[in-house]
Amino acid sequence: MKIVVIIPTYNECQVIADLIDALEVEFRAIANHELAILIVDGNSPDGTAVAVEAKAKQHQNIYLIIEKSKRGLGMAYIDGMNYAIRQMKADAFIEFDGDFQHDPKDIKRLVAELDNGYDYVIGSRYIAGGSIPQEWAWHRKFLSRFGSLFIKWLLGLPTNDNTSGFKLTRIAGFYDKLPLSIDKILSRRYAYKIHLLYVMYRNGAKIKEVPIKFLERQGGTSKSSPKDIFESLLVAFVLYKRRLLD
Ligand SMILES: Nc1nc2c(ncn2[C@@H]2O[C@H](COP(=O)(O)OP(=O)(O)OP(=O)(O)O)[C@@H](O)[C@H]2O)c(=O)[nH]1
Ligand SMILES: [Mg+2]
Repeated sequence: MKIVVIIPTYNECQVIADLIDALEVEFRAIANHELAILIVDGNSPDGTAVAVEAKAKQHQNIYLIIEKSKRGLGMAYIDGMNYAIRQMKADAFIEFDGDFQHDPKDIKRLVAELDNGYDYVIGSRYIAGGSIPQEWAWHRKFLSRFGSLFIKWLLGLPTNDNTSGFKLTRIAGFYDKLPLSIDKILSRRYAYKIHLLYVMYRNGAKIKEVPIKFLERQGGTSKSSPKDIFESLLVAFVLYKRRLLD
C-alpha cells in the first residue's frame, strides 16, 4: 500500500531536516509498504521549505506543498490529505507533527495495525503505556486529559485519546465521507481532529489505539493557543447536536 506521512510545518527549520532523516531510516523497516513524506508548509519565514527542498534532492519520496500563508493546522492537513489522495494516490495517510513530539519509531506500530485490518489507528497518550511530557504545566496536563474524557463522554466515543495528533487513516471506504473541504470541516485549526475522528467512528471505521509517549518539542515554538481549547469544545457540542438530530 502507499502510505503518506503528512507533516504540517510552520517555522520548524531547526528540526525538519533531522526529522526527515529519522523517518527515512524508519521507512526501511516497513518493507511491505511504499512510504512517502508530504510536508505542508505555511510559507514559514524561517526557511523550513528550503530545508525540505534540500532533503527532497536526497530522497525521491519527499513532496512539498507551500501554502500562500499560515492558514491553521486543520487547513494544512486538509490540503495535505486531498493532495495525498488525489495526486499521490495514497491508500492511507498518517498525521504527524513536525517538531519531533511524535517518535518516528512509532510509525511501524501504527502501520502494523493497518495490516491487522484496522481503518483508523490512533497514537494514544491515554491508554496504558502512553504518556504526555512531564514538563507540561499542570493546567495543560489537566485540560488535555479531561478535555479528552469530556469529548469521549459527550460524543459516546470508544476512544481514550480524542485529540491526539498522531493517527493513521485508511482511505478506501472513507474518502467520500470525510469533510475534507473548507465548507465542510468544522474547524480550520486543531479542533478539525475531533471532527475527523467522529466521522470515522460514525462511519464504522475499525479503530485501534496504540500507546505512544508524546515527547517535548525539540526546537522552535508552539503554535497551539487557548483558542484551540474553546474551539475543540465548540466542535464537540456541534457534533453532539448533530448526533441528537440524526
Ligand atoms: N502549515 C501549517 N502548519 C502548522 C500550523 N499550525 C501548526 N502547524 C504545525 O503543526 C504541527 C503541530 O503544531 P504545534 O505547534 O507543534 O502544536 P502542539 O504540538 O499542539 O503544541 P506544542 O506541544 O507546544 O508543540 C507542527 O509541526 C507545526 O509547525 C499552520 O497554521 N499551518
Ligand atoms: Mg508540537
